[in-house]
Amino acid sequence: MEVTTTNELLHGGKLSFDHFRNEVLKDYRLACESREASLLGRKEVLTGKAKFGIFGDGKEVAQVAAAKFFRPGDFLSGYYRDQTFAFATEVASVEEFFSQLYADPDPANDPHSAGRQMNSHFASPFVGEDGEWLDLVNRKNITSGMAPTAAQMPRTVGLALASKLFRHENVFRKFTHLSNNGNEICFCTIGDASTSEGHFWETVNAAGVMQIPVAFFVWDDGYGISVPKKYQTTKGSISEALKGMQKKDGTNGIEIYKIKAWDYAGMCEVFEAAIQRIRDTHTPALFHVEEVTQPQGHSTSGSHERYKTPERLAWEREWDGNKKMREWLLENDLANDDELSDIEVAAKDLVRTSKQRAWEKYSIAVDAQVAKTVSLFDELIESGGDNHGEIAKVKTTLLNHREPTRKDVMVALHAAAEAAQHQGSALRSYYEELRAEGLKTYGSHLYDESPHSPLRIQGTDLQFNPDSPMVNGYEVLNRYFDQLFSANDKVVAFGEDVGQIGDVNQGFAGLQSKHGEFRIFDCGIRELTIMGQGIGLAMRGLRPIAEIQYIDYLVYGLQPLTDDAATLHWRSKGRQSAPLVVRTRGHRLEGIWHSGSPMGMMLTTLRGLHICVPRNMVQAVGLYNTLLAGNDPGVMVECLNGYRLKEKLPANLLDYYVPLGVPEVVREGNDVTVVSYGASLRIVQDAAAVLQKTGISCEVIDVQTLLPFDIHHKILESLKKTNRIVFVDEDVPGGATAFMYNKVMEEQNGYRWLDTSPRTISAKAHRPSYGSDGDYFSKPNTEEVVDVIRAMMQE
Ligand SMILES: Cc1ncc(C[n+]2csc(CCOP(=O)(O)OP(=O)(O)O)c2C)c(N)n1
Ligand SMILES: [Mg+2]
Repeated sequence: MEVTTTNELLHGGKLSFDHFRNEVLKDYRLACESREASLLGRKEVLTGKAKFGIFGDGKEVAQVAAAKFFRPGDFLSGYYRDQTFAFATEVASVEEFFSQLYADPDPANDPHSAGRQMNSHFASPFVGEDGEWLDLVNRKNITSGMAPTAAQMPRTVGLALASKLFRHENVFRKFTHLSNNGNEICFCTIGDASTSEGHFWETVNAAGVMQIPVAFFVWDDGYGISVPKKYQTTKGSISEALKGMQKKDGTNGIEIYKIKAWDYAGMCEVFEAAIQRIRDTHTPALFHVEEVTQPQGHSTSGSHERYKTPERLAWEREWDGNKKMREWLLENDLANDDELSDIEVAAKDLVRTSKQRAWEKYSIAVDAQVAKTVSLFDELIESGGDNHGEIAKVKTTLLNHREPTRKDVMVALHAAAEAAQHQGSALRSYYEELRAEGLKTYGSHLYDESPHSPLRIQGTDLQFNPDSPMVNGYEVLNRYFDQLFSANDKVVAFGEDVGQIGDVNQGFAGLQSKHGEFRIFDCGIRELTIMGQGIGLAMRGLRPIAEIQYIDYLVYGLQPLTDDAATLHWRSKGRQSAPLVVRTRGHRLEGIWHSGSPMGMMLTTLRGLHICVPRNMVQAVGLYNTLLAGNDPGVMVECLNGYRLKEKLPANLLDYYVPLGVPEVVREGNDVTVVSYGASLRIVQDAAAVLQKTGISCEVIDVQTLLPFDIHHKILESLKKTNRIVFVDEDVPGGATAFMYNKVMEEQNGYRWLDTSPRTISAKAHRPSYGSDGDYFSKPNTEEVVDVIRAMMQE
């Protein structure tokens, strides 16, 4: 393929002048269309057809210039100002942009989020409906956008690191649909103010250390909503502040370039050479794009006249990128005024028509619901029932909505059904039909629904050889990981102390030297971007096991898990997946930050992941196999005090599967059901042995996974037999014990089978105190479990 360089074009090289001119005019046309989309988009919000709008006006020229060097196979991890980039790469059309603005839930109209996301949150498809990764090498890839500032940074590390792994590790070479020898770059865009976030610094540092192919673009318009740069950035300049990270001869680091957002030709020249260099050498670069304007202000929620001076506003009008590009085209005789006016008029037409088409498509579905609802109302009104006056009023209210919504239809149907009572069965059934449809429309795809859902994995039995040895728990994992890395060429594992020493508990001991440093490796102390690294690698089709050394530090890495990993599949309505496995360990060791069990925190923030809490390392192996067989992300919490307990080594480590959401009865009994998991199970087992001596028989249940939780209601079966139940763990009161209690009482209707009040036993509200005695009085203990159960038996 002949690659035409912009340098040649700009400097009148071998290509014909006409070709060059057409390219440049096409860019101008795109910039005009994008501007028009911003202007019309804002109007749609102000007139009430859409709820909120945030636009890319002011960044059009910079983005058309950058997009010229974005090749098939590359990834964009950007933010809500990237509409021009999405149009230029043809990942999104202007019509789709408006469909998303209207929150059209039909994925045929808004394929990026099916109406689930605010506008300008684009997503290209990574996985097909069959759950298989698509060919990502021959398409331009945009990772699903997010609103939290700098949330796009952590996954950028993984998106770019994947190229390095694909380039250097032979076992990955065969995945030719995922990479072309690691030539792909991750483009990462961010606003100037969002560089104040720790996410930015951690990401840039990791990129500089690891030398991964990222092009960072900082769109510097001088403000983060109303707060100017002097309150955001040291020295008021991100490129100045970053100078210590700049790459020099013989060092790692990042390249840094400064360019002006209105200087089309200057940007093309810099981008072309610099981006080629990133691709060839895997050296990250940062483009500090200065003098960016924001003609319509931050968003539809406010006006920038409130905080920008008249001088600043005048300067922004003068240095508008589209205006400057127009002037440049005229000065260089690339077009005359009439030709440019024609382009501008055509752009306006295209955007107006696209907007109208998007609105028609959106309203057609709602209009049909309104029409059917009204016809049901009319039938009742005409039949002259008791409440026809009331129903006529509801009808008028519905028809008075200028732009009726699905919600208006539901409210009207419900109100009319209430008024009609026994005559309203048709209304009620249409209401129920729409309710079921709506819940599916907005609620599907929290988890994978394809043949690659891990929920489809059936359990298998353990197999042992006659001479299967008893080994330490960590050795079970070590043998498993060794076999796993030989059998599954997509798996990589990394984290603090995971590479050279094979993790702090030796699960990977000796495996880096055997399987290579691009498969099992160390990371800096950066939990946030270790999680992002996992997310990005998973998006690119690998199977990362990303380690958080102790569960207490999960909170450092929680933001990308809760905002990105947990929502990705849902917010793209199945278009994108990140099947990351987070490996961590917890529950019991010593002191505040090495024995936490923040399961409640995880349960509320990580819906969209599976949460596995194996009681020993053999069960962990079975759950790892299940997670790795599916497309959903998950967390594995290994028991810190289980690594040195002896377990019998199974013969079928790679074929042992523990199904998700299926508890196991680990001790049978008749008097009381004790529900627990992980390290607390040992306390419960000890208590059960004590109670047995006085004839109290406990049935002990290991839930195995908290998400999903007991999908076949096995705990209820036990409760039906014992009529007493207690939930035990090491989380704070009201944490995971309250979750389990709620599941069994409300969802399983367990309350019907109770003879005594149900109990929870948890750790104390304060953090675990250091030392054995501190631990004893902070966490549940055998004596306490015995006493609680004995009291229940006496009630
Ligand atoms: C974590 C977080 N904090 C605050 C916000 C609210 N917010 C949205 S955009 C924004 C300013 C971002 O400014 P900048 O990064 O310069 O981007 P710009 O919008 O100027 O392009 C703020 C504070 C948010 N979305 N996320
Ligand atoms: Mg800004």
